[in-house]
Amino acid sequence: MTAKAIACFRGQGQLGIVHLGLGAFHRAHQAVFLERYRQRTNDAAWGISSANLRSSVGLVDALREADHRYHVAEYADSDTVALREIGVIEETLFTGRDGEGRWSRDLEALLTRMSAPETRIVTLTVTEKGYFLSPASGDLLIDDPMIAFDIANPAAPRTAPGILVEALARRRAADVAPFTVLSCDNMPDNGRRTRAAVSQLAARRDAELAEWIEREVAFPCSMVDRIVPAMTEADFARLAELGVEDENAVVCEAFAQWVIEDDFSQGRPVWEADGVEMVTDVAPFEAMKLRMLNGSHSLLAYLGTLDGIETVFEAVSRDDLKTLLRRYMLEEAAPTLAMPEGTDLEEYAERLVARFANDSLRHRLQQIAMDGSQKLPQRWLDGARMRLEAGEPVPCTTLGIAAWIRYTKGEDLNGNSYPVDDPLAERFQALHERHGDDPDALVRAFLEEEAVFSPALANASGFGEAVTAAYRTLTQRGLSAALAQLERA
Ligand code: NAI
Ligand code: CS2
Repeated sequence: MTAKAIACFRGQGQLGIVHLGLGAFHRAHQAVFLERYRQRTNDAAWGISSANLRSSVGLVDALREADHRYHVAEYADSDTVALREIGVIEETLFTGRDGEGRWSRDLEALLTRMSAPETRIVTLTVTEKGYFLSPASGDLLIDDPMIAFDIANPAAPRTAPGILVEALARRRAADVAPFTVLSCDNMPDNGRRTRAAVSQLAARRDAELAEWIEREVAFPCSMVDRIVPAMTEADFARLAELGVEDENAVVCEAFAQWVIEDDFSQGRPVWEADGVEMVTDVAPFEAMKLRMLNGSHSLLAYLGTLDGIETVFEAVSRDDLKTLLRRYMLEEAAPTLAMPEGTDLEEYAERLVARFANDSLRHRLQQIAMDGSQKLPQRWLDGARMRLEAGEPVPCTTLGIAAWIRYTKGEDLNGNSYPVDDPLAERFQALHERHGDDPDALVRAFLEEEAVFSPALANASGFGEAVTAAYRTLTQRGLSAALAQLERA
């Protein structure tokens, strides 16, 4: 989009969308789809006000300095890149804790924006942990200090659920119809999970408000897909070679997909011509993507990191890991999926391997490895439980779980240390300190972590023993031996 094409919209339309979680993915995915929509239709009703609730105040302010324009570099491969300038984000706000420890700098501005009748959709990419739901049970984590604060201070919320509840409460009090809430995070049933967090929090404030939310507010589910690695210095250097000096730029693959349940109470952009797929049921697409793409990503992340590998590209360049991915996708993930007639999962798997082999993306395994306690239930564990209940084996997933357990120690197989970024990192570290010398006890202790593993899976016949055997092979003989043994199995 040209600067002129962007300028003609500024101040001409409405900010019909508020986004919570101004991260790399939002800038490379939702904002790109909406920029395409706006340039094609001249419809100025769907500008975006985007807020960070927790981190990156620098990005919020840098975008303000740049008149809210930034670049997206879409790489099909290292020789093929499409550059876009994006201007559909017209406002950026910050409600987290700033450098001086003060919270909620722009909270009132955000809540006012969300309460305005022109705001008709609120989207989120706040990461799986941003909903404060137990990954295993789906219940709101009411004992979490952040949620406890929002329960005690409903008019000055700090979490995404708290901000949604307060904004909806203001709209109800002003007799303004509610916005639609659209989660764009990598969670199964992300709309229903967002509803659960919001409704459970609202019920602690006002039963009638909670009933109104249940009755009146739409929470459609969506499946989102575009590989958007965190920016590295090498990425900025590559952009500079293309003549782009932009601290707010993002780099991503050329592929993008957005599949959304068509349930919008206050209208939506007619964006199908821009590649957005509107469906009645997203669940099959979500399960396919989460188990096949994200499940494979997590296998590479934990197995690769333990062997000192840094990026997805390097990991998938190893034949033994590529073989593992294909076997996992086709023998363990695909059989758990119920896809529409004609879906070719073998072709989908091959496209995923090709996407992972994109040599222009420095997608760090450590970025994927973070928050494993929030990711693994939907990526591996739900499917593994289904397979085991059907009496089918899950050797690839079992090796992955062994690798994840070892990963949480914060030391790779060569003795190199790294930080473990996970809301439950301290709990896991304590388990290693208590049981580290006894793989049986260690694995059992991890499987008893009900925040991650359902009892049905943890107690499945032979499962614990299989994880322990994989753990022993991996830690005593290394990655190549563990993969070779799996291949013989
Ligand atoms: P990022 O690190 O650039 O942004 C993360 C965003 O989440 C930031 O705005 C941060 O402030 C916010 N956040 C983190 N913890 C939070 C909390 N407890 N409460 C409120 N906000 C919180 O990461 P990126 O790449 O934007 O990914 C964000 C999410 O987007 C992922 O967790 C995933 O669910 C989804 N996604 C990412 C893809 C990618 O390839 N990067 C692809 C598909 C989905
Ligand atoms: C990745 C995802 O960081 C991770 O956990 O697996 O962000 C992945 O890049 C996206 O889901 C791809 O659509």
